[in-house]
Amino acid sequence: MKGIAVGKHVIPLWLIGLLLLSGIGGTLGYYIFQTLTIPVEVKEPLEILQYPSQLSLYAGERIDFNVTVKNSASVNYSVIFDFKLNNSTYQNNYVTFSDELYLVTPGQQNLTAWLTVKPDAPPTNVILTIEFKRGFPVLFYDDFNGDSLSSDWNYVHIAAGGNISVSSSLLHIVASPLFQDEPMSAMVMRHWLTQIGDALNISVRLRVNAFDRFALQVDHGKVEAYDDQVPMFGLVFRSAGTPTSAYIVAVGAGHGEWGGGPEIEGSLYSNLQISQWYTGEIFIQKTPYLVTFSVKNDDGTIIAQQQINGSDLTAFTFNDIGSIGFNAWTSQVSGPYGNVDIDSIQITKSA
Ligand SMILES: [Ca+2]
Repeated sequence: MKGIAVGKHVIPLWLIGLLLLSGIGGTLGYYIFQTLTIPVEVKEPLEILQYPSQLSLYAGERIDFNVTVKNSASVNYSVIFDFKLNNSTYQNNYVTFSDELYLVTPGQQNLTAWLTVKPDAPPTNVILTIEFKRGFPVLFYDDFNGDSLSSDWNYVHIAAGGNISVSSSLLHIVASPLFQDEPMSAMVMRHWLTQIGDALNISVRLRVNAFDRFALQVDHGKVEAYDDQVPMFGLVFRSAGTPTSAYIVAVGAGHGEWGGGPEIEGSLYSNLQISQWYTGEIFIQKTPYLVTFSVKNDDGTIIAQQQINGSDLTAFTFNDIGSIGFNAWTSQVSGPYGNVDIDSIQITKSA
């Protein structure tokens, strides 16, 4: 008997033919017995509950204010404020507004914004208009609550002498003294989805307690690639030289060969302070393939920014990007050893 062997049993070909025929016949033979029409409503998830009715300050001052927002949905959103005065000349000459990307989680929360007026500004009465813009969905957010690292971080490597811990809503990363200029001292990475959008923004609030080598880094999605130690590219917070002279932030690149050490490109900013909060951002755009590195002060002002062609940074395409994380390593065996606190990370992408 001709047939297909499945274990000890042989299924005859005529039976397979019959099964196939009945399957095809079944698909074609459906009959619509009723049609339903259902209205679908997509609702605005965000609502402004409270905002200041008036702002009053003197020239040379800064004023902080809260906008209370309610998110009725079950997912997070990113929000930006767009500020406009009805006197644009006055705005351009004398006024600066905060420029922040806010994460709005489900429920009610205060978003803090600010404006400053230059000391030489004349007195005036103007009207401020704020447009609230709901942006990219938030792909991933971690505030590092609790006392251990979330399992979302699916690649963690700590060499002897290094340390990674979570407390007080912070992720603490201490580099191992053993791995001089090798990026395997202390590393925390998250591998996630294949890219489906056309832009990706990574935003991290961090504080450096002891400068040596620390990177916010982006890599492709394959975990096994860490065997060859090839972080893709990143924003590097480091001491400028040996011995330590200044604290800088730089771009690490190397077409997939960046080891964190020698392939560091120029300084973006050279006056970083110990124990001060900064936000590091990497914005990656698919077409054209551009990567924008930014460093912001804690009030949201940009202190350094650089845009680089993706193909000058890495051999990977936008679609290859699949992981993001932190890496601390050591430049001198005698120290100081990098010691960084990370308050939060937010990854947003376009739909
Ligand atoms: Ca936190």
